[in-house]
Amino acid sequence: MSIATPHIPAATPHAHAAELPPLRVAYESTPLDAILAGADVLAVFGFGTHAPAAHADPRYLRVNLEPADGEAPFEVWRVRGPVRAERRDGIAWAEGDDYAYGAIEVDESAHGDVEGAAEFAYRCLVDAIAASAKPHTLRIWNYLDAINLGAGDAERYRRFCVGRAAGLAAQGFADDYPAATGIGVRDGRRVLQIYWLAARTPGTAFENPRQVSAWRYPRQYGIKAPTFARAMRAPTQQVQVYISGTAAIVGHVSHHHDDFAKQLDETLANIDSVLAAAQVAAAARLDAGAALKAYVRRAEDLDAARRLLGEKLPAQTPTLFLLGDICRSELLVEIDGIQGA
Ligand code: 3EB
Repeated sequence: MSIATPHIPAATPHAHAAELPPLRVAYESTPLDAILAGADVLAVFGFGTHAPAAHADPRYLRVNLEPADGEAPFEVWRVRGPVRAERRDGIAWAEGDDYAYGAIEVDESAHGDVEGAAEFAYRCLVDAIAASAKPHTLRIWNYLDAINLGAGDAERYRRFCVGRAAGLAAQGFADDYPAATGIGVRDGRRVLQIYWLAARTPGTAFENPRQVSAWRYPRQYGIKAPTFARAMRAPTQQVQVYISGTAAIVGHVSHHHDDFAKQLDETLANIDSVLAAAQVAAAARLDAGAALKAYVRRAEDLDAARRLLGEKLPAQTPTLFLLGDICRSELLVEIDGIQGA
């Protein structure tokens, strides 16, 4: 696995065949059925107990993270349609011309524990994506309960990483590792929830010069390193970048223990750095064309999160604030998102 180095694309006289229209991401408070009526809707996400738990339509998924304000808008992904959707072999699928969405939920008890569930889930999803017409994974979200429970290598997040690595060992992703998020929910359901975005043509993975690549984290963070790229540039003509879950890690070390404001600053510095690596112009980083999710560990930090992000980001940057646990217990905040939506 090599570090993806930023490359300067050669000037091309005509649009490249590999270029896709961008995925469009929006946060919307419209009723769910009205959103799902859209033939160009690839996926819809609800957050927390106020959102519908489920829907017959495979394009809807609830994530059990509570929004800061009790209720959150839906996150909606739109593509060039029409979109076809189905449930097949335990996976919810939706597919347009260029992109595919998929989701799998795996009961940990059916596979012994979180490690077994992760291995099973990753085997399933890698096989299913590889066999599909959209074989290039751009982005993955992983949500698990009680992520920091257990000490040292027995911590549930670390066991998840071991299972994920085992599930990937057989086949792995077609390209580099995708961008990813790994966050802890607090619903007490030991059900691993994973969803993803794949495309007809490959994206380009980027690393962050301020951070050691996650897959190269030293042994002290677990038996198997997390397998994700810091960012994924979409195969689109206009720059569109999926930003992995990003926290106050510099090198491989967590910084500013117990200082929320400083962790948030470090997180924003990391995002700025990875967007620079992915060739997003300085003026366009985290602007109105972004869609962000801020995962905050402690409810008492929510006001500061809103205030500080309001000060540091352009006023129009759409951001969802969700209560969630970060995969190292000293980390208080993590931010992911998409730039250029
Ligand atoms: C980090 O930088 C913070 O295990 O898939 C961020 C994004 C993190 C994805 C994952 C973990 C994951 O290491 C944690």
